[in-house]
Amino acid sequence: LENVTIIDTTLREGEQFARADFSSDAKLELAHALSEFGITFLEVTSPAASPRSRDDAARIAGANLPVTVAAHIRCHRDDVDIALDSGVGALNMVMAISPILRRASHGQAIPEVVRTAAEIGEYVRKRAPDVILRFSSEDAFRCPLNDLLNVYLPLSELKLFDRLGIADTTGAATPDRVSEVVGLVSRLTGTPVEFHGHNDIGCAIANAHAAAMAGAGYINTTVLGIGERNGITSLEGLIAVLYAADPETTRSRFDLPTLPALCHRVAALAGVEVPFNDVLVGETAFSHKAGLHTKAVYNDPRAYEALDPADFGLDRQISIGHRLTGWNAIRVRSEALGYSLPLAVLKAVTRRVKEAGDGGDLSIETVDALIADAAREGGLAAG
Ligand code: HCA
Ligand code: CU
Repeated sequence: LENVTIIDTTLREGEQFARADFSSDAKLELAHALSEFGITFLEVTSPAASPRSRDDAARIAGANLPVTVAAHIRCHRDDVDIALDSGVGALNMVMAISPILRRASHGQAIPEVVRTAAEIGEYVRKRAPDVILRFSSEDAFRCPLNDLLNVYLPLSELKLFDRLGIADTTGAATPDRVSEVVGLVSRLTGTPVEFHGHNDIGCAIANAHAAAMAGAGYINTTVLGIGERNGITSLEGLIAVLYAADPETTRSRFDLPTLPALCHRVAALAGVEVPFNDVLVGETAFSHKAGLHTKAVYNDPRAYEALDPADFGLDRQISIGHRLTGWNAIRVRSEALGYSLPLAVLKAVTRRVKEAGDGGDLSIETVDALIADAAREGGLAAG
């Protein structure tokens, strides 16, 4: 996993998110922020899509960031020409490959797909021998494995492409399937594989992990996972996966404390909230509640945390004003208020919080007042 390269496509797939309408300045700002975070490969919308798409790609490619900028393009000469003229260093070509998408989009049979990809690949190599070139199959997981190999094997032999992409376009693949297909293509072609996974059944992060474990050296992400429909593998989700496997390497590869601000910025630019249950930046991602949990977390936060929030510049929250609270949480709170209450008093306060909590959660002020009352009744002043 430590060798996985993230290709962030917030500026391409992210632009396809229903709520996204990024200005040119916003795109440049995000490119800077992604680069500062440690992303080295950015995908941008096809410069052939619109005049501003072309200008934006040129602006990002010309910004002198320490990143490779890849234009996402169709397998068309025009797209290649416009993209190369914009100054990008890489082309991410894509073609539909499943029977249903082939019929619905370009109408080509498998041998024609190979011919088209080879022809455009050769054209690119003639015009720009050093450009980094990728060929990807749209809808690879609803495509018979035979068709897939009948495309990838001949194309890999031509040595035109630096990477082969495998896209779960409808986001319905499961990790076992991803592992099988990515492993097979990677082994049989000997060419680096890139994985792009949508999240329609909620497997995008797990699928990215499965792909990486099966040999994909490149994974697509977007900040907050924004993209078509409900999006793709989120950047923060993949970072969490990498961190859980190897915190030290992940800390050294990425400027982790800048990630939450990046996520909030993308949410603001897209006009959405950060989902409450988002990996890492969800509002409750580091909230602990039940008495059993809070007791252990006070002793050692790792008891109930896979990720250390401090490494991401975040804090943990411990909620105590509710019916599931425990006396350890009440003790820590009373000590923070300057009291040193005997166990019997702590347990009495805990009982009162639970009873009151049965009528609804209590504010921290109410909890504090119950602690102060109990201290007064017991003749115990704050220290
Ligand atoms: C799309 C295309 C794509 C392409 C992925 C790739 C997909 O439907 O907009 O280039 O590998 O999900 O198939 O994003
Ligand atoms: Cu996609």
